[in-house]
This record gives sequence, C-alpha cells and structure tokens, in this order.
Amino acid sequence: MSVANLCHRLASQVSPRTAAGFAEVQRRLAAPLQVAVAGRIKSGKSTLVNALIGRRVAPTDVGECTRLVTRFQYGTVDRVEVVFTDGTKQVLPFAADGSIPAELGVDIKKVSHLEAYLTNAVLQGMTVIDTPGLGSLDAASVSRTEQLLGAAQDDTGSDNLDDTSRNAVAGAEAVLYVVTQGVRADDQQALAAFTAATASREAGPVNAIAVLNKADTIVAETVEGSGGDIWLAAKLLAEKQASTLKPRVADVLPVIGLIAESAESGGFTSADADVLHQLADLDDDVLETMLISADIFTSWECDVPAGVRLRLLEKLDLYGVRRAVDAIRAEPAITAGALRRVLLDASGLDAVRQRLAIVFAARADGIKAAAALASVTALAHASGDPGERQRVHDAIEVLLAKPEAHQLRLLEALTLVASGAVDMPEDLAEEVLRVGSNADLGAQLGLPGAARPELAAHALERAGWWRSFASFGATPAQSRVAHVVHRAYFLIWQQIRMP
Ligand SMILES: Nc1nc2c(ncn2[C@@H]2O[C@H](COP(=O)(O)OP(=O)(O)OP(=O)(O)O)[C@@H](O)[C@H]2O)c(=O)[nH]1
Ligand SMILES: [Mg+2]
Repeated sequence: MSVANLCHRLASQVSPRTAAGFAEVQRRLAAPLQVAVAGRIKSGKSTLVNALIGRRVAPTDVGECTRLVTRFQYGTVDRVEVVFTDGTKQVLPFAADGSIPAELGVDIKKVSHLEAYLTNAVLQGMTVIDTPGLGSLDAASVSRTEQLLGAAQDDTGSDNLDDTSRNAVAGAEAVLYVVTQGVRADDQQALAAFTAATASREAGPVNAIAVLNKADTIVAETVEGSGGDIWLAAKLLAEKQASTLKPRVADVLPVIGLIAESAESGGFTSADADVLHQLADLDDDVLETMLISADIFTSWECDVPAGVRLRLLEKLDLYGVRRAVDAIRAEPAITAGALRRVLLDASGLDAVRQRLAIVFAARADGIKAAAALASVTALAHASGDPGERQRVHDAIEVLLAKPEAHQLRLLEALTLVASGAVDMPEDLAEEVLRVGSNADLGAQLGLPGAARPELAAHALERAGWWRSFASFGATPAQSRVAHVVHRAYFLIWQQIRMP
C-alpha cells in the first residue's frame, strides 16, 4: 500500500526516533483493523464483545477486569497475557468456563492491559478492543482510557518508541460505540468517549458506528408510535439518537447484546430449550403474570426450580424468555437449534455484523491508511525538526495528489465535513456523507434499488454539479471537498458503465 511505501521511503530521511515510529505504523498497516468497543459503564460492552467473537470470554458484570482494556486478537493458540506497565508480561490461565478470570491475582495498579489471543475466525478480520466504561467526563478518566488504549498495542518493534511517538501511533482505528436508552444522545460525555477511544483521532461516520444496546429493557409505552412493540420502540429510539449523534456515527442500530451473547457463544443450551418448553406449557395467565417482572418470574410457584429460572433469566432476560415461549407455542416441535436461531434473529446481531462489514471491513484499508497518515504527521510534528516535518509534509502531499489516493482523499473530505472542520450547507453535507460512507452504489447515490441507467445518469449529473460548485460559489475549503466529491461521482459513473 502507498502509505506503507511512504513510510519505507522516508525512513532513511528522518531521525531514528521518527523512523521507529514509521516502522510501527507499517506494522499496524499490515495487521487487522483495530475496533474499540466504547461506551459508558455497564452499557453492555463486554457482553457485545463476546457476542461478536462468538465466545463468552470477556468477563461481564463484576470483577477488576472490567476496569481494564483487553485486546482480543487472532492467534493460533488460545492464550491470555497480562501486560504490566513496565513492559513485562505474565501468562494467565483461563477460568474453568473458558473466560478470562474476573480477578487476576496480580497487583492491578501495575497492569497496563490484557492481550487475549484467540483462534476464533472473526478475529482474523478485526482486532476487538474491550474498554472500561467511561463513567464521567472528568479529564482523568478520559485520559486514563486514552493512555490505556495508547499502551494497548503489542510490543514487536515498539520497544524503542518513546511515549510521544507511541501515542502518535496508538489508539483504535475504528469505534463501535455502545449507548443505552438512559444515555441522552446529545450527551457530551458520549462524544468525549469517542475521542478517548480513538486516542484523540477524529471519529466520524467513516470509522464509527453506534448500537443502542439493551433494547429489550426499553419500556415501549414511553416511545411514541411504537404501539407497545419493544423492538419497534428500540428502532424509533435508535433513529432519534442517530439524528442527534450525526454526523459522528454512520448509524445507530438496536441490539440485545445479552441474547446475542447467549445465542452465539454456546450459553444457550438444549437444557435451556427444555425449560422453555416447560414454561410454554404453563397456563397463559400464569405465564403472563410471571413475565411481569424478574422478581415475580423467579419467585412464582412453578414446577421449574427457581434456580433454573434465575439462570434462564441471566441468559435471556424476560424479553428473551417471552420470545422463545412465543416461538415454541407457534411451533411446538421446534428444535433447540431452531430456537437458538429465533433468539439470534431477535437480538439484532446480524444487522450489526452486516453494518460492521459494510462500514468497517469494506473500508478497512482506507481507514487504516487514513489513521496511518495521521500518525505519520503526528510523528513528524513530535520530532521538533522543521526540516523533517517539511519533508514528511511534502511526501504526503505528493501521495495524496496521485489518482490512486482518491479513496484516502474521500475519507479525508468526509471527516472534514463530518467533524464540522469544513462548513457545508446541511443537504450538501449529507450528500457527501452518503457518497462516502456507503459501500453499495444505489445507497451511495441515494437511489437504492434503481436501475443502472438511472444510476449512471444521476452520477453524471451530480459529478457536473459538484465540479461547478467547486469553481463557483464555494469557499476554498469547500472547493477542495467539492473536487473530491466530483471525482467520486465520476468514478461511480465509470464503474456503472463498465460491462
Ligand atoms: N437485559 C439486558 N441486559 C444486558 C444486555 N447486555 C448486557 N446486559 C447486562 O448488563 C450488565 C453489564 O454488562 P457488561 O457487558 O459487563 O457491561 P460493560 O459495559 O462491559 O460494563 P463495564 O465494563 O463494567 O463498564 C450485565 O449484567 C449484562 O448481563 C442486554 O442487551 N439486555
Ligand atoms: Mg466490560
């Protein structure tokens, strides 16, 4: 890739310190995309991490581990290491259930972070970083996470990096932000968490998506237009949050992390299915009463032992139990496997995965390259040598001017518009974001499902419009963006016309 070439070529023209930073940037370019899962305390981050990896490995709920950053990356053997602040490491045994132990048995104050190497295939495509919840906006907690994320990279080649350089390359390249109903979408804390999670690198629709987690706990009656349907209520709320969080994130998707985790990580067993069949046989009045609250569900007189009911609740909560019972009543012969599938569908996890694939995986190279360029720039700045800074700056300009760097320029333009650094009328800003943040032609053009000739005509029309906007009526900053958008439309037009 061209940014890697740039690092390689410049290495001999910069100080050894900067060169070491460049080597680290090159190493990161070759590794899977680093996605941080961020959000407030107890928003369900670790639960969602487990669901995505497909294994109950991150400790949830209690324990000192929830206060630490853990990186889940691909490895050929399952292994967890504690990395101490002095750089030393210690291998940790997994707990009996295959998860990372909630208590580490080491001095937590000396721990930098955890590295988990797992054989799960999902991790070949991305490295998932579980972060401690941000409970407040106070600078100390934000900077702590920032520091932790900064340190959260593996060691190879980075030993000769000083702190400034390390910070310049550190941080996640993309963010999956977890919100719940309780969090107001315009909450400044929410936005601060984005910045902290990416080590101050700008997050935008290119590299950030959000989920509205714990959708099952939403009280549907409080959401206008839901008609009492919990999932519809969750979708409406998510849309509302998306319009407030825009343009920080590409999307806000409702999800039920708990059900997703149980369905995907082997937590939901055929014994659970048997219990659900038993519950489905209960009188409707009885079951309705039990499903009013968790307390009633576990304490009501019933043949299923209370302890068994409690465990079921821990895996599915009331909403999951209801969905499963409904499915059994509709199809009494349903197998445990099919029931698991029903629950997985109800959790909304598939949509999150698809969105991750569209927003992150499809653009991983672009996102990584943009992050790498930001790191390279920061490294050159940190060097304090004006000559070096200029050489790096010039090299980047040359690289960006090449036709094949269009994708990078588009990502840059998108970030400028999304972050408000370049001011655009709202409809135009939206158009830029649409062209830049979608992977599918119809969606990019705002004409989903349209036929090719219509798409081609539209792309050509918009290409022309943006070119004249670039020349007339735009400020210099807008004009730069407009040229990039023009070219994006032109390339889309070419692509549509190709047989
Ligand atoms: N009902 C319901 N509970 C959930 C859901 N997702 C997570 N939980 C529960 O919420 C609690 C907190 O979940 P965690 O995954 O530990 O949350 P976290 O954000 O990692 O918490 P910290 O790391 O401590 O900040 C656990 O008891 C989970 O079982 C969900 O979708 N629905
Ligand atoms: Mg956690």
